[in-house]
Amino acid sequence: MTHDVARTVRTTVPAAGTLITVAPTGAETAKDDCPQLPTTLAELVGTAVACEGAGASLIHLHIRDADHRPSLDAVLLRDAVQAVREQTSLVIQLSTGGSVHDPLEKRLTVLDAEPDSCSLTCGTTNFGDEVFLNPYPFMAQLYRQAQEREIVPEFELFDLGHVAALRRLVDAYGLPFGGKMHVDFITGVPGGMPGTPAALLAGIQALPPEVTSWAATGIGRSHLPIAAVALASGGHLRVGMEDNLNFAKGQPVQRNDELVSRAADLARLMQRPPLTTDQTRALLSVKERRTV
Ligand code: KMH
Ligand code: ZN
Repeated sequence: MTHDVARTVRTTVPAAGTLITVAPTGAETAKDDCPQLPTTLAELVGTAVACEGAGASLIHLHIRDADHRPSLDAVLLRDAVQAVREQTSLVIQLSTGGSVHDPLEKRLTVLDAEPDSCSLTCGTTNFGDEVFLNPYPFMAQLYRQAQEREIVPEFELFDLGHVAALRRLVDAYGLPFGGKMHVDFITGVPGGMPGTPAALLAGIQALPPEVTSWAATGIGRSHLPIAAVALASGGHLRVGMEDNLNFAKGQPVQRNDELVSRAADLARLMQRPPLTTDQTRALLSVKERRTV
């Protein structure tokens, strides 16, 4: 199959179902500014259970410390993975992006918590007034470690140039553990690609043919339009309070499962109902880490 044919197939034959990822917390919103943001372990587990019930099959986790501040503490990470794994069958993805202030070395240690999946951002991005640092050597190191530990990376693309960096990574080191390649376009970050249909479609067209599935999210007000374009273009969805704090104009999100429910309704309307957690495990070739 030529690259051109592969692209045509990807954009015109939507997957039968929809992988809905929930990103419930993130690292950039303060609890004081948003008391309903799930930051404690109990809140996180409650959110995970509710979101699974609403149609999510993958959770993208950032954790917070006792003061609700972003943390990469090894014990807290392990506790979160263990608790969500015990209480749900969601695919557990840990953020290796952390917060804009986390050092690269510390971000690598996230893999020690043995998640099913990890995020892997494919380049440095201006992030509002900050810089989200992802130099190529760091990407390569993280990718190699994920391969060795049999953790499935999700390639986070904040900009069109990140697609080229992904190409370079795969040319240098081959496919991820499990042989599948899943990417997520994170659009609408101030400094990254805009949350517009045109930008997302340009990204989709540029994807390497090795990509087996892709998802998209829009930050803030681009949340819903990007979800609609992704569904119509054969992609999967990421929603959650990491990306969007308003359900509608003047209506703050109270719980992450509200966003998941709306995404699931949209997916059903588009004849692409939410994938079960088992279907998502198969889609991504996730290693079985649950104990029965
Ligand atoms: N908090 C952002 C700077 C990821 O999770 O990998 C980075 C981020 C990406 O959220
Ligand atoms: Zn994140």
